[in-house]
Formats: sequence, C-alpha cells, structure tokens
Amino acid sequence: MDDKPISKHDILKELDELHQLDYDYADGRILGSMCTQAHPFAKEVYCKFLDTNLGDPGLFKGTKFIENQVIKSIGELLSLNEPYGNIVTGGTEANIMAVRAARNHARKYKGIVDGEIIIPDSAHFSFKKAADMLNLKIVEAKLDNNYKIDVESVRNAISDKTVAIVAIAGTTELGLIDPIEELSEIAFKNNIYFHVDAAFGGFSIPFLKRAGFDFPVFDFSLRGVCSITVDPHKMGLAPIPAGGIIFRKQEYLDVMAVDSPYLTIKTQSTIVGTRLGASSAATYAIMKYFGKEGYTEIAKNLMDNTNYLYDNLIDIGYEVICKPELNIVAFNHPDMETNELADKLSQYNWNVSVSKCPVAIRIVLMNHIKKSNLKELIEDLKEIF
Ligand code: 0PR
Repeated sequence: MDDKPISKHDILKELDELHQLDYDYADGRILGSMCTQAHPFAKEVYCKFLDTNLGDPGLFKGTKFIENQVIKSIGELLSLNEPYGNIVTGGTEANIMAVRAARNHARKYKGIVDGEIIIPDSAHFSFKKAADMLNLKIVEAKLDNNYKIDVESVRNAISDKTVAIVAIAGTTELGLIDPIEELSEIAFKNNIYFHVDAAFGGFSIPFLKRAGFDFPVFDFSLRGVCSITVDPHKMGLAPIPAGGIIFRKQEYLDVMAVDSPYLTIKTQSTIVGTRLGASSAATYAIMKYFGKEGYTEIAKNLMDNTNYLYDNLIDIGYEVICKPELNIVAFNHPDMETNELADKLSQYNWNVSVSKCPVAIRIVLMNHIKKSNLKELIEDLKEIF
C-alpha cells in the first residue's frame, strides 16, 4: 500500500488498464463459460444492496424477506410450495451445503460416522471439495454409453455408509440430464439423502418444458429428492455471486445449525457468516423483470443457437459427441487431436474449453454468443480443414 492517498482518477486509470486484459462477454468470443453478462437492471439493483449483510438478518429484515421470496419463487419452479434454503455464492457452496446437510442428517439419525457419497463420473469438481472438507469418501458411479449415470452402478455402490447420492440435471461438460426419476426411487427406498445438482439446468429446464420441449422430471415432484442446487448466476442471468440451494425440509438446515449467540438470530446454518444481500436482491429483480415468459424466450433462443451450431458442425465434417439436451455442444474433428484443435481455435481468438470425459471441444451457448458469432466460428472451423 502507498503512504499517500492517490486520486480517484489515477486509480481508475490503472484499474481500467488492467480490466482491458480481461475477455469481454460482449465480444462473443468466450465459448466455454456458464456465466454471462448480467442484465443491466440486475446490476443496478445489486449496487443498491451492497451494504446489506444476510449473516445478521435481524438488521436487514427487508433483504432477508427478499431472500426468502427468491427461495420461494425458485422452489415453486422446482415443484415445491414450501421450500427452505439460501442464495449463496455459487454452485460450489450450494453443493457443499447439500452434502453437509446429508452428512449431518445421517450422523444424527443413522449414526454414520465415516460416510460415503455416491457421485457420477460426470459430477462437478465441487463435490470433491465437499468430500474433502467434510471428511467423506467419494464412491464414483459409472456412466453409461450416453454419458449419463449408470443406474445399476449406483445400486451396486450403496453401502451402510452411504450418506448421499448425487445426480446432475445439466452436466458441466455435456449439459445432460441423469435418469433422476429412477435414482430418486432408489434413494427413497433405501432411505438415503438424494441431491440433484441443477446448477446449470435449473434455470432452463422448467422454461424449456413450458416451451414444449420434452424433459424427464428432475425436481421435487419426485419423492426422493431432498435438495436441488440451482444457480441464478448461470442461466438466471443474475450477477456473480449467486448460487441457490433449495431444501425440501427445514430439518436439513437444522442439522447444520450452529449457535450464533451475539447475532440477531440464535443459530446459523449457512457456511458463510457475513454474506451479501445484493445477490438476493438482484436475483429477485431479474426474476420479476423477465418473468416465466422472458426466461422461456431466452431458453428457447439458446436452444435454437445450440441446434444451429450442432447441425452446421455435422455438415462441415465435425463429430458431435451427443445430441444436446441443453445449450452445450461438444465436438471433435476425426483428423485432429482435441487439444491441437483447441490451440488452433485460440489462434483465431476463440476462447474454448476442453472437456475431459469425453475429451472434446465444449461450447456453452450462453446469451452473449450471438448467431453472428456462430457464423464466424463455423467459417473458421471450415478454414481449419
Ligand atoms: N455444478 C455444476 C453442474 C456446474 O457446472 C458448476 C460450475 C458448479 C456446480 C459449480 O458452480 P460455481 O462455479 O458457481 O461454484 N460449472 C462451470 C465450471 O466450473 C462454471 C464455469 C463458469 C466455468 C464460468 C467456466 C467459466 O468461465 O466448469
């Protein structure tokens, strides 16, 4: 830190220069991100709530009410009329909360001390962090030939130490939806906590269904589902950080509660103590602003772009890994190694990511990628061969 104060002008100049080094969503060249530009209205609301702290909700009753309303609205989208939960920093924190609830519940009601969680090979790496922090062993369930969780593999992985089964609605790498209905029944019949990670899919599947797309049930209408992660800062178009964790019952929060004696509430169940109310306010605003109609329009449009890219890739000789269920397309070229193709694309100034299972170029068709960007990308892909 400098001894003397520096003028705002000079500070801003320096920060602007550094900010120039960042990629900008608006250029349409970021092809591997699940986040996107937040809507300007959401940003405006966010700034108004920057001083609010939901860690001490008695001081911020209005903002706490807003968080509850957001949880209620998201819960209703997921077929739950009386949801419990929080707006947190993202999918990672939401998943950690779910796993912590499952572990504590199993410890309290079943006496399990050295628990295991069953997750698919396709699970986001946040579950590895959760298992590490919570001292749980990961048991990985296999994927079937369609890259979805193999139900038999889950059945075989269950032991008397299993504290949770996890399935994904919108996998990180391919955007696929696991056979959640079958897994829900297995979990329910074995009295095991079942968590659905819909960090990516939770803000699009309900709207695509509304638009007439055919999707299997993945939400709380299945009796086995205990919690769902759904992130406003992904397909919800809310500013970062905004993740969502929704629980079916209050008792899942209760088993995580610790005493918080000097606060305006007696106990706290979230991982984070001091936490921003701006994320809840911005999510509240953007959900009202778009309504179901607005989100449906966006989700439909993104699927349109997804199918456009899929069809064109096939036309020009690329191999697409699977027919997209959500707005992610993963592909390779039969005559080029994936990482080499990724390097070539970065020479053309495209920012792509490479998936690991299977190895492929992975494009997440978020709102900042326009049809014109896709046309350009397809031209470049043609030129590479
Ligand atoms: N669950 C799923 C299914 C996810 O895909 C992700 C993130 C998470 C949980 C964790 O969410 P948070 O990152 O909010 O904690 N998936 C992407 C990933 O890590 C997110 C991402 C976002 C990647 C922006 C790149 C990027 O530029 O791969």
